[in-house]
Amino acid sequence: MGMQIGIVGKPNVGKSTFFNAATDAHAEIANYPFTTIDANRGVMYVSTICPCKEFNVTCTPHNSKCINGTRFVPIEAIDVAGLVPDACKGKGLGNKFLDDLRQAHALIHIIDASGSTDAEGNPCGIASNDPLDDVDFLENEINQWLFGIIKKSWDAIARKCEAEGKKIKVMLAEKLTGLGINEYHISKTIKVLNLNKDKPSKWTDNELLGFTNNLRKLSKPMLIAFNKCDIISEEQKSKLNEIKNKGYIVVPTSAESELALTNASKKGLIEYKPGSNDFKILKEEELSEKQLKALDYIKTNVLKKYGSTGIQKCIEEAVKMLDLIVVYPVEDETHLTDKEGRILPDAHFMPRGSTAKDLAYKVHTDLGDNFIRAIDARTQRVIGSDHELKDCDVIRIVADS
Ligand SMILES: Nc1nc2c(ncn2[C@@H]2O[C@H](COP(=O)(O)OP(=O)(O)OP(=O)(O)O)[C@@H](O)[C@H]2O)c(=O)[nH]1
Ligand SMILES: [Mg+2]
Repeated sequence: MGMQIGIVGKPNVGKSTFFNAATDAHAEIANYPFTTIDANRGVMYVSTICPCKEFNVTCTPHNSKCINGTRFVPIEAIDVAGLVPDACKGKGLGNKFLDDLRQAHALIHIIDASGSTDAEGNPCGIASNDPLDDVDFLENEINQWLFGIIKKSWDAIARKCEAEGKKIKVMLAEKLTGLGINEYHISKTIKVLNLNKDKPSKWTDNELLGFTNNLRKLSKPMLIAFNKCDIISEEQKSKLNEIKNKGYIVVPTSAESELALTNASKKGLIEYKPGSNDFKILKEEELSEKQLKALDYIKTNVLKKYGSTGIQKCIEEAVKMLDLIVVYPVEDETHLTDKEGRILPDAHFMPRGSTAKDLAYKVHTDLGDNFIRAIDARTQRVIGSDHELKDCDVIRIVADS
């Protein structure tokens, strides 16, 4: 399965707007809470250097795109229902949103930096809600949810560990694998917090909560999109640093501006490249005065002030946080083609540390099960199943058929 990034937050902060701006999807957007009920899934693209120039070939991408030697690699985005305080006790849509995020590898937490939505997502006057509270509340809700899952089976797991001499990390990883939590996350957390791994029954609830919090940070790292930055005052801007001081990566964003610019660009009205700090008006005669005014507002209050709308930056930061590499599987290491003759067809994100065999499984289960060896197309050398892949590797997998 591919890498996934969850777009989370309380209702009415701009999650679906961000999602639509970052993907090609058309999720519903409206200024009231719980517009989104069922999760929306779409594909975002992250730019990286395509190996086509280095290999001196003209590539024919299949799962991705290449523009002038820049490869756009896909990663899945999930836009979920908003979360309100006490969702873990069933308020709002309860934990539905969390269940949709079980497999997310990282989270982009969208907050309303303008403070114009209350804790339940209802519109209120600008600056009447403190975005710092939203940061704390979401962290707490996810912790409570995860704590609930772990606590439910904790006594049984602890007893079994101690009675049968089983390892806590193995038993717990079995329980939590569906949440994208593995043995590495568990043992690292136990070590960092210096917990007694041989006597889990003696852990207090407080220790278990601390354990949960660390486990969450490690398995679902989160960054903050300081959204609606197009309508905030200088004073509200200072909140950005306060959130940074809590240890978060914070990116100012204006999802609405990005959506307006990409839509205008799709219609050929302007020339705009996502991530850039400017755009060019192409068909002024087709734009109404209102539209021209809106574009000018975006230029002055978003692009010039913040350097971009922040959407692309958010996606890039999320990927950086995950420490991923991009790998290109091929079937012919000389021509760099797949069965259909496409050159450098697929680009896959994989966690750093992934091996040749991991790549085989990523391409197809059969390829993983029947793995014999792999070949590095750059060096033409044979590599084994445990060989650790590097960023931008082009690899042929040889399997028993
Ligand atoms: N000013 C401004 N408004 C925004 C921005 N992003 C979203 N909005 C507005 O915020 C409101 C809510 O947007 P949605 O994208 O539906 O929010 P959501 O978080 O998906 O809401 P739920 O699905 O109800 O949880 C809409 O009126 C958007 O137009 C932004 O960057 N700036
Ligand atoms: Mg929504």
